Amino acid sequence: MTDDIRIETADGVGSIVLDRPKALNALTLPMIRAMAPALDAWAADPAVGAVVIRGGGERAFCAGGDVRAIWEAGRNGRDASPDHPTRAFFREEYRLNRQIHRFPKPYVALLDGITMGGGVGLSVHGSHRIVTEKTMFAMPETAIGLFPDVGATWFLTRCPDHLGTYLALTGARLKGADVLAADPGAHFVPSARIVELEAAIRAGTPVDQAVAAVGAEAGPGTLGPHRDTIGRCFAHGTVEEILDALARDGGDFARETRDGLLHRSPTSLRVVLEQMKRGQGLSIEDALVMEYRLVQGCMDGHDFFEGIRAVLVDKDHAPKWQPARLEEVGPELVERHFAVPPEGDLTFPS
Ligand code: QUE
Repeated sequence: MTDDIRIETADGVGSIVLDRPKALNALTLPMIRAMAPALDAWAADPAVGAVVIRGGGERAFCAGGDVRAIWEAGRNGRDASPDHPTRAFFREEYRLNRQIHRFPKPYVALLDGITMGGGVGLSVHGSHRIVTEKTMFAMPETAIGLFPDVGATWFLTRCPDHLGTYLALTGARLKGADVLAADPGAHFVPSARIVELEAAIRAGTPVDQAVAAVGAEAGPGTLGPHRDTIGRCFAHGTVEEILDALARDGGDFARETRDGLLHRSPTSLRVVLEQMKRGQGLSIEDALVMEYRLVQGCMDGHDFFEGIRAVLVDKDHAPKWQPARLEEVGPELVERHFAVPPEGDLTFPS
């Protein structure tokens, strides 16, 4: 049991509140272990017509996985146990992502605030993604020596015009209006009307109808003017070619994007571009199996532990990546990340 999540069933609606506001509702293993059986029960319960998930507090839906706990558990090396937190956390999180992807009823994620990493995994796989003017949506993992996981392979490889590759490599932060460009199936609802939306669903209004009743124009995002540059530069097949294309572009956006990439883990950049190539057309299960291989590869490496130190522990934002330069990240290091882990592949309950 945990106080960090509130799970209730009322009015034919299963409700999940991620309630760790001081940590921006970052997802812990006990929270995952509370959600998974609740979703199974709701899927089987004919009295439950929909599930609604939101974040507690004012600021966040969910800022990601509790990567600091993984860092604590893994930074001095790890034993071979399948229950080591560096294995159990990602195994159970990815299974939960698949459970949401395959959930047979409306699953409404209210992204009324910060939504990053693990929070994206609790939302993009659901049938209804609701964004607001308070949404800040990102897959920031290349900043911590990781890669976009939680089934983002499935999501990002389906974004139009190479936006997925852009989001994955740069960790760009999207506003609600921009999320609609990446995810044309998402809906914009003004933050002030989210309460009304939830009330309508509880009153038995079909979810599509309830969303349509409060939906609004998102207005212009910040990405719009840069879609051509993104589409042109991120179409390339190597990180070097992407960096060169950004350098040739000459605009401020391209220059800032290129500078941002140069601060991210060189290993992550190469691994992520390969992830975007190999991820094309995979089922959610195959995407998650690949991601589990990748995350175990990262747990055996250097940059994840250094990235968490720099971003979340010491907060100096000055990671000393190893290898430090892109040229030093050879194909064998990239390939090692895609190998089956010694304890075996991720499997799914039937
Ligand atoms: C990249 C990430 C994460 C991140 C920052 C990154 C991430 C994550 C958090 C986070 C933020 C606030 C918290 C917390 C965790 O930050 O996955 O506990 O209070 O969970 O650059 O992937």
